[in-house]
Amino acid sequence: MSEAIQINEQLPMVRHPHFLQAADALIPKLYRQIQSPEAVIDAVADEHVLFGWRAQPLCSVAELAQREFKSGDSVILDFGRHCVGYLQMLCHNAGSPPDAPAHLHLTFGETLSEVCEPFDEYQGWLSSSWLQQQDLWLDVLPAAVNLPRRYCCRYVRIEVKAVSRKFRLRFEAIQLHTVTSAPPHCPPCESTDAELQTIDKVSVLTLKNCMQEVFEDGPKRDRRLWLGDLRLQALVNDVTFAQHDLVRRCLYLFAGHTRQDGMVSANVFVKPQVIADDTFLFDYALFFIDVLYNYLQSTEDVATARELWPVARRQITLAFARVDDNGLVRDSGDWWAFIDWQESLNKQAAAQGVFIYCLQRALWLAERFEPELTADYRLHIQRLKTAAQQQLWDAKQGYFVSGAERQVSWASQIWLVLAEVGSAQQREAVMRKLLGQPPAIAMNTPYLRHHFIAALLQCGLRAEAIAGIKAYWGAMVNSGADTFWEVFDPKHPEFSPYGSKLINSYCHAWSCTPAWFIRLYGL
Ligand code: RAM
Repeated sequence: MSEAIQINEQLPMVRHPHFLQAADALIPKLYRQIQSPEAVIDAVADEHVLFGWRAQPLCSVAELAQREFKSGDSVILDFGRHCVGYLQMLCHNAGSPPDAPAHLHLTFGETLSEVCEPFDEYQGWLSSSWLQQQDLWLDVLPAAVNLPRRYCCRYVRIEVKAVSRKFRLRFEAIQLHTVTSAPPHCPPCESTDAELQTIDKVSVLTLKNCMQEVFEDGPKRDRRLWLGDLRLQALVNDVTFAQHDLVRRCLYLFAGHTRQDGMVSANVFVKPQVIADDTFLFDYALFFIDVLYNYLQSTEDVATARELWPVARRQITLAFARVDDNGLVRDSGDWWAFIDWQESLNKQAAAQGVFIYCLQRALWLAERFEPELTADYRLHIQRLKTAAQQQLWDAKQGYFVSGAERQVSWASQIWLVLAEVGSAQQREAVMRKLLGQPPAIAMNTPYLRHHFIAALLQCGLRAEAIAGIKAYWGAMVNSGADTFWEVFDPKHPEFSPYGSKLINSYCHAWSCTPAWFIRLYGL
């Protein structure tokens, strides 16, 4: 799966201190809350449940404090909902004086599977160090445990690996000190549809738990700022917590450390200092423009938009280097654009759509900040659209095709519809056809699903959009999600782009967008 990793170790990068200072000045305040476990449970293997495990109540949390644990004993706590924070607890000894250290092993799970299925059997291609676990050796008892690492969980398994035969352990005052930069108040959802209200609630908790010092893609993994995720989070933030300064901070972070030629990275680390990752994606870099444009629309913060406009403009110039003489974005087999987690997906047509879409936003920004560019941008938009319509539209099939093999995929249709290629009638027909005669190359992530719903709404297919939200995000809720998952394929619940469902993120930024659709479109 080397296709999904970029390693560009020797790439010269440039720091832009002024932007980095601006980002630094916008580090948000974190709101803290204490969450106690709500239940002590047993996990029962059950093939009828989505990920294969069902929770069964075992005893009350008060009763747990009376239980004495010896070597090999374990317990699973259910915090009742998805949490991001720091675990604290008191460990007491019972019996003879503790004549040996106590060895504990803690496992944290957003889902029950993560605390039930052994991590040492993990075979995925992302580092196993993401799997959330911690060993503790307590030399002195009783001990107040205060874990320094932030964890992300609904379930915690505490396992006593070893104590001596002379003593046992008791656990008390187990708490998660949760953190988020989302303020306590979020305006209520006004939909009168009960199912959409529930979906909205799950969307909002997803966004809230991803809002930390940056908009993280997932608080379990990758715990960092990705541009494609930021773009969708910023939309939901607009209609919920309205923390526009956090969007502003994230824009400055991307602008603050770039490739020497000005390309913004696909993701950024903020510690020990701001470091842009050496991963560059055609679509994600272009989305800097869309995030900036939407930020300006939401805030009217002209000063920030004006200051960052040259960074946005640069992404357009760089993207043109990938356009061939026929006006089409050049294809390649490496990981050059994201679009969706899908190995067999040809990304040319979708990338063409992303480019046109972002160029349109660049045109709107240029109208305000550099009007002399607008005539040129208009011509380019026309040229790229005509190229797509002439070379990628297959009238016989009624679908857009992509790449040398003329592949038909959901992604190609969705992005060329969003880019407004062809007539409005043609686009509506394409969306209807997707529903009736779905192509084999499907949608693998809620990320691409978001764009599918957006394309339906853009074509006026409101009832179909509502049905699409309910069928997909509603199905996650019905399967027990209290935050939305990074990947979800109802027919293949074990699917993971990384080779194991254990490493999937179950509170993922790009999945939180139903709240935006529901609130913005008054669904
Ligand atoms: C995953 C991240 C993120 C996404 C990138 C492309 O590793 O979780 O959400 O934007 O891939």
